[in-house]
Amino acid sequence: METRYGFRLQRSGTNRILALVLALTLAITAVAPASAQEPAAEPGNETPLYLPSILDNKCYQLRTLSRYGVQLYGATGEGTILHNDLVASGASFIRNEISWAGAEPTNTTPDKYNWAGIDSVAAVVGQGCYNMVMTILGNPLWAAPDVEGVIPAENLPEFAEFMGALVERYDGDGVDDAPGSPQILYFELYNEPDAGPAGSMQRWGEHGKEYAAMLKAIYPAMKAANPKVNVVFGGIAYDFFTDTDPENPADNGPFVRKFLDDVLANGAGPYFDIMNYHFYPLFGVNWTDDYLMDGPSLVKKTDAIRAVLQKYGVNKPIIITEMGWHNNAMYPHGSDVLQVRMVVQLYAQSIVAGIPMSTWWPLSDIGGAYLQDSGLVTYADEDTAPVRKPAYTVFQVLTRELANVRFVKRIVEKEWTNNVVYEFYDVANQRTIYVAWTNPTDPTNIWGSKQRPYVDTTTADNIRLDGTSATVYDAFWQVKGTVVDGNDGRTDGRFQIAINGDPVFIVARK
Ligand SMILES: [Ca+2]
Ligand SMILES: [Ca+2]
Ligand SMILES: [Ca+2]
Ligand SMILES: [Ca+2]
Repeated sequence: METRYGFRLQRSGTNRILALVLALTLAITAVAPASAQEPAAEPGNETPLYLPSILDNKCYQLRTLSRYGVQLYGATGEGTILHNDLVASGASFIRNEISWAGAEPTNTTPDKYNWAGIDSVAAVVGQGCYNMVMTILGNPLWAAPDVEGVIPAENLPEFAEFMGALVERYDGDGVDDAPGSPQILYFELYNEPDAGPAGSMQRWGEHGKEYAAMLKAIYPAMKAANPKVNVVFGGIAYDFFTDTDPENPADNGPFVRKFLDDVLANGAGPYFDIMNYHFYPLFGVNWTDDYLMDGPSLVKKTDAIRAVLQKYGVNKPIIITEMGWHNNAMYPHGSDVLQVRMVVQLYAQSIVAGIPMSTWWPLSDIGGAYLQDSGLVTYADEDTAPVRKPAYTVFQVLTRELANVRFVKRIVEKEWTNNVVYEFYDVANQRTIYVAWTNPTDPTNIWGSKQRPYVDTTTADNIRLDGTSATVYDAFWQVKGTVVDGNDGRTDGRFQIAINGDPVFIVARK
């Protein structure tokens, strides 16, 4: 499990932060909904020989891309154990990973690649027209000394050959396609490549220059195979850095702070289409001076990454290929209540941050040695059926009720403390939706404990919002009540409600 799912990080420090979780394995997502909705075939390039296979392809158009995706591992599609949970979740895209070594264990040419493993990972794309972010992992030993690390320059043409053939197989143009001509438009180059030493292997973290050279080598081959393909930067952890605590090196993590700078300083800007990072709320405190007002701080971390890009004149969409929180009693405190809260908070903040695709990591608990049960459903295998958690229902609510919202503004009134209120506009249903919650009031206890839960539902905060009336829903979209202007003693186009640590959706009429 450890090798398959990456590594689990542990640290012990004066702040008692124990198990960290940053990294796991997978990959990405992407933006550019427009390209996902356009036919992949290029007019003028079809020939009668393969035109019929395009017309037969039921997924000639992929399903509409939304912000909501989940992580799967291994084979996908009808008959796999998580398939029903995937379909009912409302996710529009899936992140999954493949191994270069699996297709090309010994150096050969694309006509002799073994595609079986990759085709099984991609099965759901052709069956259900799902979008997929395919994470590339698993360097063959003949090509590179580390399975997720630097590819020596002399072997970059081999990697470009592989990536070109992979994109060609999943571009749906009828040429050298996988059976059924499924389309995959997002390819992520490695998982958390900003790790330096990671267990027994080295990743790219201390080799930003080589990562840039890799992108430069593969980008033309990928675009030649499919001009509409999106080359996605490997989701960087960008937290738990090697230099976090100079006084206590043993407490530091494996991620190299300057990796992104190094990649961009070496001219990689034109050789990827989408930036990508991971967000685990444990590290939110790293990105804000005012945790009590910013909550998980996803917006702030996005701003920080965007600022690094801008320093090099690079302007790209940013996506998140991993974010999550667990519901088991592992430190930092996990519970169903807290996981539910995180699903709402992280997606709300990702919309605010302008993130077009965010991946809940993972759909199903990893199990085994992996300590945090961050899945929306429980662990599942041939003998164990998955059970949907409360957080799963909340994910469904978001995919259904907040499918088409745009961020309007954050509402701040100076007398308010410890709360976050975002205003969204639901374009399809022409309604205003506020998402609101209070943050922990005790800065010494932001991660909570069994005795002192992080989610404070005992202290209410009264807020006033624009609207003549409103319906208040809990995170499960159960009606909590209705309110009207005048409930605050004034008929002034505003109503008052009390919020607490459990997020609510407030659908208002103005
Ligand atoms: Ca080869
Ligand atoms: Ca093709
Ligand atoms: Ca092609
Ligand atoms: Ca009023």
